[in-house]
Amino acid sequence: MQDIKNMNSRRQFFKFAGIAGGAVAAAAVSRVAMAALPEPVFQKSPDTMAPLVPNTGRPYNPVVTLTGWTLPWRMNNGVKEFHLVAEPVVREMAPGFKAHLWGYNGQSPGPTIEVVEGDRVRIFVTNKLPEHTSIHWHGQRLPNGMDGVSGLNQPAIPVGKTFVYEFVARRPGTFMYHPHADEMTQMAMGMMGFWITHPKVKHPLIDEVDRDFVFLLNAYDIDPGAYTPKIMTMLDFNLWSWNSRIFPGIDPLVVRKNDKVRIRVGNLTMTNHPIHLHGHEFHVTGTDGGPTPKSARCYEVTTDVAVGQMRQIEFLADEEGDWAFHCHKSHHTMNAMGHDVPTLIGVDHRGIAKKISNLIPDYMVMGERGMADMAEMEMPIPDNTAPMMTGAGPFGSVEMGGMFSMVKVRKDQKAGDYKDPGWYKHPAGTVAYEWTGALPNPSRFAAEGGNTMPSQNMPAKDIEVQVRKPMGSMKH
Ligand SMILES: [Cu+2]
Repeated sequence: MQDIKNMNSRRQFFKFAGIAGGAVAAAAVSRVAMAALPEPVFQKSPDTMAPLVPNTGRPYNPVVTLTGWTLPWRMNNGVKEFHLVAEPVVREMAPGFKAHLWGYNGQSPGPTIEVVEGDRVRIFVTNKLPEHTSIHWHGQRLPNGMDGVSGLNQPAIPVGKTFVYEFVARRPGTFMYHPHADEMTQMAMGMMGFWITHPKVKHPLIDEVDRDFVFLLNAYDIDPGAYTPKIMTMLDFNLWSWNSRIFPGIDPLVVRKNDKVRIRVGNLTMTNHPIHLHGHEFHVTGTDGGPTPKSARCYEVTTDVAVGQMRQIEFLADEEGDWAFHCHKSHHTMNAMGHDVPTLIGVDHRGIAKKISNLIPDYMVMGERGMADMAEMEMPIPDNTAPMMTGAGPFGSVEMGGMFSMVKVRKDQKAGDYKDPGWYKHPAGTVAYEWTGALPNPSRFAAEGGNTMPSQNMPAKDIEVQVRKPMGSMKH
């Protein structure tokens, strides 16, 4: 009776949160079997959903999945039951750009699973993919037969079948889940999700926070104009995403001034990502191995998240503003088309471009004054393509893509309110401004006779040097 009441109130919540419920699982599962399965919940919206406040089981402060959502559960004789459906999905990666991916319950990544230390958890996994799959619960302590490596710990889940995983969430922390069957294909197609195990009682190394965000780093190789990732790509991906969204499609992380903020970042790409926060210093307070001892914590503004790792950072958001938060690899804050373009800075194309455009209409010279032009000009791009560098900010183009967002700190944001407050209104006199006075020559230059590099040392005019970045095997 209690469970029925809770299910109803949870439906109410999802109605509020805009989550479409009620779809039925694979036809291959019989009606009788279905009666015993928790009804799977599906999500179609790419937006950040409100945190799922627990109304059964032990209480906790829920996380917010950036441009994602949390999977509801049902209690069944003291066991927390979840239902994941592995299936093809259409993911809007940015406005105007949709990708045909594989995921769980209507989305890639799959929904975040939240439990409490000591919970007995039962997860039904229905396979609606065109090939077999499995789920590995990255970082968890569990019986070997529940670890999800197909062939090693279990037979793969055949197409159309439902398997059951059951274990006790033994240690608190942040974990990930992903297939361990045809892994390269299935992860390249977007199959992954987050798992949070909250501590049962106050933990000496796990602080209470006001806002707790989670997202996965993932990467795709989708040709401009195409919809489906190239699954044989090993390193040379062209879309660097957070929860399968790319800037400007990634929501800002909205916090209230003086909030204690935790951000958990998991990396299921094939390269490392130095994640960098502007305007604040943070501590790395935990990894997928568990909480970091206090004696090992130091202040950082960038932390590297290596392949297959999770890093949990915490900081006091005590500076108001719109603070950039991004991967520090500059090619990871660009979208497709950024590759294989030679550096043309300083090369004057006037005349040449005109001649070529007589032969090729729409021909455009890229980057002769840097790449910023690319963000401003309305360059013709194929349908279903995200611009390479974009994002309209309050002062012009942000010239970013990929793994970029902002932490927006506001003093008048209400507790628990994640709505985008718009652009920060800078107090008068606090924005970098143009110098309009005289520009005298520095006196040091004059004392040294003008140029610091005497002209006789300049390279002879007829020597031409062409430097290209090495391409090929050493990518990313
Ligand atoms: Cu990166």
